[in-house]
Amino acid sequence: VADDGYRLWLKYDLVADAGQRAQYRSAAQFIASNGSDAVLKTATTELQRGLQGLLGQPVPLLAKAESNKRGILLLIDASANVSGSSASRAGFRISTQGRNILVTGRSGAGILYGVFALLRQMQTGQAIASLNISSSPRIQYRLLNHWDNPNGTVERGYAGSSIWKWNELPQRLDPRYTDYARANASIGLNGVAINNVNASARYLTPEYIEKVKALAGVMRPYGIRVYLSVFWAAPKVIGGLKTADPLDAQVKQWWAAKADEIYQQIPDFGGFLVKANSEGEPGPQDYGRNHAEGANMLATALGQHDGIVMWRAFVYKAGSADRFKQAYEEFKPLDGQFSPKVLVQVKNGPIDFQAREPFHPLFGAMPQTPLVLEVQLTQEYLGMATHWVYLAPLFKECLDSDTQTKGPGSTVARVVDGSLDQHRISGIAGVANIGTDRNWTGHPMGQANWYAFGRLAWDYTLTSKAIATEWTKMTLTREPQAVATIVDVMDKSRDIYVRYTTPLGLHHIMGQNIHYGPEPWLAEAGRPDWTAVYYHKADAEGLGFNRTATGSNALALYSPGVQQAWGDPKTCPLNYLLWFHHVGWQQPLRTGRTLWNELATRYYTGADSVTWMQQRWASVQPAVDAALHADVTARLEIQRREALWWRDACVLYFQTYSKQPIPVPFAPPT
Ligand code: GCW
Repeated sequence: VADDGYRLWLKYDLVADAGQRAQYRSAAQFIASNGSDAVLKTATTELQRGLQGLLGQPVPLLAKAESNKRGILLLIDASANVSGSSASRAGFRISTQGRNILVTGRSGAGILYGVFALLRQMQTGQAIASLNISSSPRIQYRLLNHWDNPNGTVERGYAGSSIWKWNELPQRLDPRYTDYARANASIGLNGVAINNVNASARYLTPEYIEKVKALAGVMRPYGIRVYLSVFWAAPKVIGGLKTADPLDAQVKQWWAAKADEIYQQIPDFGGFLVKANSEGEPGPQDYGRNHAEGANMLATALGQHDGIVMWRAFVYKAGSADRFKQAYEEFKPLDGQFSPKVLVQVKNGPIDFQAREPFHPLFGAMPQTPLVLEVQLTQEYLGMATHWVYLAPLFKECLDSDTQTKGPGSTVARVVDGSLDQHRISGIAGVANIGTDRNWTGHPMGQANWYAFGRLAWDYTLTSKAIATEWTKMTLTREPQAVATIVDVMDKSRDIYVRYTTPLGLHHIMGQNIHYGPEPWLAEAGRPDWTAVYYHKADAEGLGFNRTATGSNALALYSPGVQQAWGDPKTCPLNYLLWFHHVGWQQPLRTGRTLWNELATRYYTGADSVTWMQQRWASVQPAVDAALHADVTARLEIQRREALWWRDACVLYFQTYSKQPIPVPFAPPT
């Protein structure tokens, strides 16, 4: 049967190696567990299901261990010795205890994560003879954000329609909801904001709350809480009030009553995600109030309920000389004013999910406020569902960036996990790349980005390659040479994409609105900050956005150490060069080439690398499913053609400024 990708990394095909299968079989002759916790029950069924597939035989569930057999014990133990943050109830330990394997955790969720970790051991062909694995999530709220609309469309979604079928809810629960919950739980995610941040007020109507409740009922046994994106002006639109002013008594009362109504239906409701005063969305500023006043009002409305407010910092306005600085300028002064239930959600970079951005200057700049890192799994600016781009290196690059705000080692990861500033709560969000396509993500390789996000949200110290290796073995093949080849391509894919689209720190030169393909010549778009020329600033002298003190001075938003590292065009990492400097076309770079020659070289070698990806992929053909192989092959051919499109469009456009020939060896024969 052709592999349609529906099962994701949860395949559980029979372990092919007979010796290994025999070992696993003898270690897993029964499962025994304590208690009636709903999530623990899920853990036992998931373990049974996984083992049945991997071992090719049913494994009975018993009330207690059988002394003459070897089995797996799942035990909730309030004092379980799990590594990491002692506050975490989600950690687990897997250990060999005499004849048995013991999975302990302080909650059902902990056991569930432990079970998936144990299954992963077998899926990736590890020994399970003497186990001692302990793990806890480093970040507490680990969410997917869906940009799904009530009409079934997905903003920036490239994998079909929304998986939520609002017209069928609450009566019919599509089995896909459960499979979705399983996939998320298997990588440690524990929250889902189900609707677009450009939110419809409709989700807050009784009719929809009932539907959301039904979805929450599917997620709950998997340890996943449901959150809603809220439309700021809902009190007006569906509440009949004249205002949505956060300081208005009736508005406060409306939100408090709404929160009570939701919690009555969904006792473990997670809370609110808010996009306000951003890209035309209403917000507290419409009434002369600031973001903190807005967020705090919602936090107060949540009252005693165990919920949070995630308030997005993605704001920018027309007329600014440098959009880069706007979120910082609006939010930094509010540090210390947010109530304890509020987290401010910040995109990885200052502009908007570009193929490469420096870390957002708010990281490290708001020590009194827990900051959620928002990354995008859906490839809005990264070739949608036709370009193969593995995103773990992008996520890691941001997480590993050193803000230096509290000395060396003040990484974005330590800001986000709360350890740098001793926050009680911490969060990370990934904008989902999921839709109704049979394989969930459109591009089969997009599944790896969903997977990697979950794994890094759990433990950002994992390496991109280690995650890619796990995923490949579980999803595509266990053949060692093929695994190595695929992981190598994945590892390099993001840099290749950067080279043929936006090398050396170029950004925001893509097609208007659609955000696909090149449009560096874009000069009219209703607003300067929606054009391309605003960002690349090509002229007769050179290329790039001067963000130093002689330019917009956005660089000054970073700590002195970072300013020093990036402030001098001679020493600034080439990956960020044109983010911060306007560099002369003939300026020699560290590579020994002039800016122009380096730029052209990167476009050409980047595009050539797609051919390399095609060759590498062709070489693994015998080791992976034929249908899946053909699918990726076809997408790679689109990617190759579009890499040439990007290369030619950008090189030829910038050449009209540089007036330099295309360097040998790329120049066409005359
Ligand atoms: O990346 C941009 C997208 C918008 C999106 C916005 C945001 C949900 O182009 O489609 O709106 O960011 O993050 O709010």
